[in-house]
Amino acid sequence: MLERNSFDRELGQICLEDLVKVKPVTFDSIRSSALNLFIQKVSIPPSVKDELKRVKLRYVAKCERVYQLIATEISAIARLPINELHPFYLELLNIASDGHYQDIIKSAKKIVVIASDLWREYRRKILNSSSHEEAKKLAREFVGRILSLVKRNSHYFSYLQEITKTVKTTPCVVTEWPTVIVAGMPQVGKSTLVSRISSAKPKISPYPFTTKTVIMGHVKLKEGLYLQILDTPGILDRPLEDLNTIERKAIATLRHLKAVTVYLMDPSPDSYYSFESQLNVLKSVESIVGKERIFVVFNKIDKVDNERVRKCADLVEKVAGFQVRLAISALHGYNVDKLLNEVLKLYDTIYGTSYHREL
Ligand SMILES: Nc1nc2c(ncn2[C@@H]2O[C@H](COP(=O)(O)OP(=O)(O)OP(=O)(O)O)[C@@H](O)[C@H]2O)c(=O)[nH]1
Ligand SMILES: [Mg+2]
Repeated sequence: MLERNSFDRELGQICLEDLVKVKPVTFDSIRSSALNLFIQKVSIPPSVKDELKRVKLRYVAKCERVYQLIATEISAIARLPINELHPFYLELLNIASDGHYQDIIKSAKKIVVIASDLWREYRRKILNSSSHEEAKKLAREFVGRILSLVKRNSHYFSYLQEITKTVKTTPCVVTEWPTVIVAGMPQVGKSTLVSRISSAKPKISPYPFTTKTVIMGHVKLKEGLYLQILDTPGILDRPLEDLNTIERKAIATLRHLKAVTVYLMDPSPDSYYSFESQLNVLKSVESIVGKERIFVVFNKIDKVDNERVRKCADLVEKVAGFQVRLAISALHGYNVDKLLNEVLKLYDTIYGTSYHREL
């Protein structure tokens, strides 16, 4: 099985993990590190003999440590990329942050600018102070003010935890390689199919939303060329605006990647969601990627009789205006090789490539 990162780095691919280097800092974590630094001892060279000067230098050094800590932590957030990110990656980060990815960066930039001005002001004030007490009071005032600046502007930092998780789990997409997205309602067998035909081994279980993130699998076409197969979370039958964050990851994948979409359906009488709902979701998917990029497939054919297959295929045609291209059993491996071949042919027709010859 291919290791996601080493595999992609080998080919010079830039993963989200390489672009977004972020720690889940919070106001509380910054405050406790800052206060801890402030109380630590500072040594002043013995060559400085004047007692007041020694005191002032000590407080300047303490404050400088606090300032450097905050500047380093917050600058790392302020430098997070926006425009350099592939729209797929950017949307996933926005899903993780309730749409606030850019707000996080904006507020970090604000902290960096104001903190630097504040530090310059207090450095000067401490060095100009006329007594031990005054220097101490100014140093404490500085720490209080810089921390309250962070507090006022770190509201969105609570999303950094979710962002960090997204960064770690988002697959590296190589835009030069052909891509197939497997989409459909929960429980139609998407993960079973992806695990059967590719290197990915996503979790499979009889509960909806077993798959919570987008998972990448690969099929080797030839040396240095792979077909990318994306397992996506299930999408429910409801307006696109109402989808939850898990479903929205599937939508982001459909919306932003140059791919062919296998729309997997479960025509069995005991399917988890009704066939009618599956037809509605097919129409939603069509509204995102367009009819010509969708390859409709019936799964679980091992437990559906021919009569029902025919009836359901008729509905797909009459209600949604699609042909069912293939009937498979992901569980038993029936017709899955054929599926790969046909989907890659469709990819070639749409994008003017000839990958299917490599299979
Ligand atoms: N009989 C039969 N069962 C299948 C087939 N494919 C998948 N299943 C079963 O259907 C259930 C759901 O399979 P998954 O592959 O997890 O479905 P999914 O679409 O990825 O589900 P979510 O991650 O919840 O969206 C599991 O119990 C599978 O064993 C098939 O071809 N035939
Ligand atoms: Mg799944």
